[in-house]
Parts: sequence; C-alpha cells; structure tokens
Amino acid sequence: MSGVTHSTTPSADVVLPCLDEAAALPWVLQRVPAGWRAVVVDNGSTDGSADLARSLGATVVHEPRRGFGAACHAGLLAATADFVCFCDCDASLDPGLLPALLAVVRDGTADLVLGRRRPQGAGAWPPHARAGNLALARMVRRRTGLPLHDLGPMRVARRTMLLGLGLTDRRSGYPLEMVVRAADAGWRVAETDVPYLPRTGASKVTGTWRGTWRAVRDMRAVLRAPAVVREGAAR
Ligand SMILES: Nc1nc2c(ncn2[C@@H]2O[C@H](COP(=O)(O)OP(=O)(O)OP(=O)(O)O)[C@@H](O)[C@H]2O)c(=O)[nH]1
Ligand SMILES: [Mg+2]
Repeated sequence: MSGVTHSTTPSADVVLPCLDEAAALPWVLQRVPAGWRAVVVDNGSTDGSADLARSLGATVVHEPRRGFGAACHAGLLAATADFVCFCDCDASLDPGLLPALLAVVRDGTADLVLGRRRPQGAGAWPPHARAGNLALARMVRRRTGLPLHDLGPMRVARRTMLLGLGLTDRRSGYPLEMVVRAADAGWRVAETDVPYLPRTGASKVTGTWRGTWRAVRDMRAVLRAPAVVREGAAR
C-alpha cells in the first residue's frame, strides 16, 4: 500500500459512525482507499473500538451524544477534504466501493450519490427491514420526486454542500433528512448499486424491533417537517 496521493486522486474523508464495532473495524479500515482518511466517530463504545481504530491508522473523533445522526454529523464537522463519504462501520458495506461513487459526483453527474443496497445472502437484510425500507423509499419518491429505491448509509457528496444543508436530525432520521433537504435545494441525487453483506457483530437497529421502531419514528418526523428553504444552500 502506498501513502502517496497522486494529483489526480481527489481527497476524500470517509466518515465511519462507530458504536461497539471492534469486530468489524479491521475489515472496514483495511478497505478504505489508499490516500483517503478514515474518520471513525466513536459514539461511546465500550469494546475498545476507539483505541483499535487509532492503532489501525484512523483519525478518531469522539461524539458523546448517542445516535446515528450525531455520529455522522460529528464526522462531517471534523472532515476537511473536498469530498465526504459516509459508510457504516459494521462490515456490511465495503469502503473500497467508494471511489466509484465519488467519481459520479466528481464528474458532475450528481451532487449526492447513494449506494443502493443489494443484499448478498439471506442474513444481509431481514425481511421486515427490507419491507420498511421499500415503503420508505416510496414515501421519499412522493415527497421529493427523486427516483430512489433505497436510503442506504453509503453516500458521497462535497463537504461544503453537505454543511450548507443545515441538517438537524441527530438520530435515525439523519440519512433521510439529508436526501429530503438535498432534493428541496435542487440537488441531483443518483443511486449506484452496492453489495450489502451480513454485518459483523450483533445487530443494533434493523435486527431488533426496538431499533426498527425508533428508526421509523425518526423518519416519520423528518417526512412531516415542512420544506426548509435555505439561501445559497445549492452550492
Ligand atoms: N444504532 C446505532 N448505531 C450507531 C450509533 N452511533 C454510531 N453508530 C454506527 O452506525 C452504523 C449503523 O448502525 P447499525 O447498528 O449497523 O444499523 P443498521 O445497519 O440499521 O442495523 P444493524 O446492522 O442490524 O445493527 C454502525 O457502524 C454503528 O456502529 C448509535 O447511536 N446507534
Ligand atoms: Mg448495519
């Protein structure tokens, strides 16, 4: 692996929200593209995730406030690169796929690219989570007019544009709020297929009823919120 960043290689920070993902971290971090920075946002892990991530070369940011959105947003605020990527830290998604997503933003085809999850194997996506996600995607299509099929956590956009969205959700509604506000700001949003693998370690959200219920509650709140018009948010 070379640490040299070639001038044609765009700089990118990969935000990895992390709550007790020590079992998955080695697999995830070794797949972050060479020359890109891994920003692991430790959300109060008690399994040594922060120390492990640091020992594997990642930048570690601490976010004491629990919640997927709190972790993602702390990572966005800590990022410095032109492009920011988001990827779950549970080995369900391969960060090695991110350059293909980034290329779509970089060549000007889209402002935000989402990885559309394509489950690999029976354990990758429980049926209730899949059904819920399909229903959610339908609501998002109706709300935004965007032809989306998934609201996956793997995504890429320009850092300054993401900051301009003024995202406020700090829980499970964060990924949905990002898409809704991007649509309201006139962004072009694209999807790219990505394989979705069974996660490493115990399921916290989609594999549990409590986690799923919380996610649905947070997302309904985002869909009910009135559109926010922000001056200069488009670029
Ligand atoms: N659930 C949850 N995940 C968090 C939090 N903070 C950071 N994360 C990380 O966010 C990513 C997504 O969470 P996951 O638990 O994988 O959520 P999911 O993919 O919907 O569901 P499972 O994989 O079935 O648990 C993982 O890398 C978590 O470690 C938090 O407060 N809650
Ligand atoms: Mg997961």
